[in-house]
Amino acid sequence: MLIVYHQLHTGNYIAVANGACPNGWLSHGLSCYFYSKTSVDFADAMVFCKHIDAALVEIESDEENKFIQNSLKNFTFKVPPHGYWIGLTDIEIENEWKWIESGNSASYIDWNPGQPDLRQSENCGILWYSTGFTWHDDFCSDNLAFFICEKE
Ligand SMILES: [Ca+2]
Ligand SMILES: [Ca+2]
Repeated sequence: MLIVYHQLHTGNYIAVANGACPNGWLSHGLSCYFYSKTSVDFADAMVFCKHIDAALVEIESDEENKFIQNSLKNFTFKVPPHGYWIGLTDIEIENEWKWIESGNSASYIDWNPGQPDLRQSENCGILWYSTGFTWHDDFCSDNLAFFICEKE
């Protein structure tokens, strides 16, 4: 967390108003998206998104999912060690996957075949790099993941 916070205050991620979205964010539909370049665990990713007035991304449609996957595959962004956190978790009730910001159940899903697999111990959702950014469940304590924040 300290590292990303440091970057926030040293210019890399300073949000400057520029049309619909701050500088360095991607605009799509009614949302703005911020892609981190630093690895943190799920909890720190949540905190970081809050610091910039956003929340971990909530992927509500195939269209939004494709937009995000394509933007990552275009290598506009740094390749993450494991993947990118999204705001998906079943930490409250096992196998009830919810979006952490809205509290909505995940109606649209894009689990990779065989996922989620480690049901009791992997409670956080991630776009997994080595499977083309399909969704996996992962240990929330995995700190080798980047993350995506969204604000509307
Ligand atoms: Ca969304
Ligand atoms: Ca898994």
